[in-house]
Amino acid sequence: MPPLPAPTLPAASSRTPPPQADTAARDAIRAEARRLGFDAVGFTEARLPGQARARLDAFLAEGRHGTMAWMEPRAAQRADPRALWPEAVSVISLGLSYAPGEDPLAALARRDRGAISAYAQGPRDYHDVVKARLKALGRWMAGRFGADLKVFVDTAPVMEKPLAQQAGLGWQGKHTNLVSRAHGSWLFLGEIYTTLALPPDMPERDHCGSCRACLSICPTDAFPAPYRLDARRCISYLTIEHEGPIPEEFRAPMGNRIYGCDDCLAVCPWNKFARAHVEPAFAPRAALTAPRLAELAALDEAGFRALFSGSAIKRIGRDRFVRNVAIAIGNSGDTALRATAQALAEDADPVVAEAARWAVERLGSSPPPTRASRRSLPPPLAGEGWDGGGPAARTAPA
Ligand code: B12
Ligand code: SF4
Ligand code: SF4
Repeated sequence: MPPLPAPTLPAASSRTPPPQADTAARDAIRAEARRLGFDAVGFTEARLPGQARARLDAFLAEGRHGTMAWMEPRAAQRADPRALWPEAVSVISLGLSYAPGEDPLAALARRDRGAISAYAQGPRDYHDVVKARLKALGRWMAGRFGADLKVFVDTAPVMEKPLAQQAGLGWQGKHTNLVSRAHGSWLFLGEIYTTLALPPDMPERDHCGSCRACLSICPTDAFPAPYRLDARRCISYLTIEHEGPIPEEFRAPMGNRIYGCDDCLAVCPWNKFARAHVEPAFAPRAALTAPRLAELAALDEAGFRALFSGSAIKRIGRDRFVRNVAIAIGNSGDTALRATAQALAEDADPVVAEAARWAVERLGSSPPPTRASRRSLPPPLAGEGWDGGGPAARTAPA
C-alpha cells in the first residue's frame, strides 16, 4: 500500500493519569465501535513481543521490502507502540470487512479486461473510510473518558497484523495477512493507541493447520516459506508500490492483474464463513469490476484522475497504472489489442512505452483475427499461458 503523509491525530482532551483496567469502559468502547460500523474490535496492551521486531528486522535486512524504503527509518517505533508514543497503555484494534459478494478471481479469466483487487473496486479509499470511523470513536472516547489517544490506519509505523492477532481479531496466516474466523482474509485494520488501561482480550491462535492453499496459488512464488513474504515478488507490490519497469520474470505471471492481487486471500478456506460486506463505500463500481484494457490504455492524466477520484488507485498515478495495463495487454493473447499496445509504445512516459513495446512483441506480428476466425477461438482459460488462479488452479480447503 502506498505511503501517506503522517496521519492527523485527534487533539487530546485531557492528560489524566491512566486509571485501573476498566472492564465497563472496554465494553462501552466495543459497543460504540460496533455502532460506528466496525466488524471486529479487540483490546491489547501497547507492546509487542521482541519476536515482532526480530522478524521485521529480518524482513528489512534481507531486502524483502524492495523499494519501500519508507519502512526502514522507524523500525523501532513500528515494532513497539511505546517507542512511537511512550504514554500509550492500551491498543484497540479494529477491523472493517470488505468481504466480496462475488468471486474476486473471476475477472482473471477475462483477458481483454483488467483485474483490480477487491479492496480497491469501491467508490472510496479505505484509508479515508477507516480513518473517519477511528476519529469518530476517538472523539467519543475523549468525551466519555477524557482519554488521550492517537488513531492509525495502514501508513503509520505500526505493525497492525501482530497487534490485531494479540487483540484476538484473528491470526497471521501463512499468506502473512490476518485471517479471522468470522471474516476470513477480508478485514481492513486500524488502531487506536490510548492512555486508558483497558483489560486485554485473548490473543487468537493459528488455525492454518496443514493447509497450504495460499502458498500454492501464488502466481509469482512470493513466499520463500510459510508466514514469510518476499514483497519484491508480490504482484501487489509490483503493481502498486514499485516504480519503474516491472522485472521481466514477473510480467507473464501477472496476467491481467493491473492493481493489487487477491489470489492468496481468495483461496483461504476460512473465507467460507465470511458474510459479504454491506458497506456502500466498498461496493464494487461497475466500471472497476472488469474494465476493458483498451479503454484503460487510453486514459490520460485528466481521464485517470476523473475515473479514480476518491479511490485508492488514484495514489499510484496515471503512468504506473497504464504501465500495468500495458503488461496486461501483452498477456491478453488478444491480437485485436496490438494496435492499442502500438499506440502506447509512443507514450511520453518511458516506462509505459517500454512496457507497451514488450506487449507488442508478445502479441506477435500476425494481424488481428477476422470476426469469423475470432468466434472459433477457444474461450480464454484462467491459468493458461500465465499461471494465474482460475478455478482449476485453486486448492480445496484443508
Ligand atoms: C508493507 C505492506 C505491504 C507490502 C508487504 C506485505 C507484507 N506481508 O509485509 C505489500 C505491498 C506486498 C502489501 C500487499 C498487500 N497488502 Co499490505 N501492508 C503493508 C503494511 C504497510 C506493513 C506490513 C508490514 O509491517 N510488513 C513487514 C513484515 C515484517 O510483516 P509481515 O509479513 O506481517 O511479517 C510477519 C510474518 O511474516 C510473521 N512471521 C515471520 N516469520 C514467521 C515464522 C512463523 C513460524 C510465524 C508463525 C510467523 C512468522 O511475523 C512477522 C511479524 O508479524 C501494512 C499496514 C501496517 N502498517 O501494518 C499493510 C497491510 C498488511 N496490507 C494489507 C492488505 C489488504 C494488502 C493486500 C491484500 C492488498 C492487495 N489485495 O493487493 C496485499 C497482500 C499481500 C500479502 N500476501 O501480504 C492489510 C492487511 C489486512 C489483513 N487482514 O491482514 C494491511 C494491514 C493494511 C490495513 N490497514 O488494512 N502490503
Ligand atoms: S498477493 Fe498475489 S502475488 Fe502477492 S503473495 Fe498473494 S498471491 Fe502472491
Ligand atoms: S489459505 Fe490456508 S494456509 Fe493460507 S492463510 Fe488460509 S488457512 Fe492459512
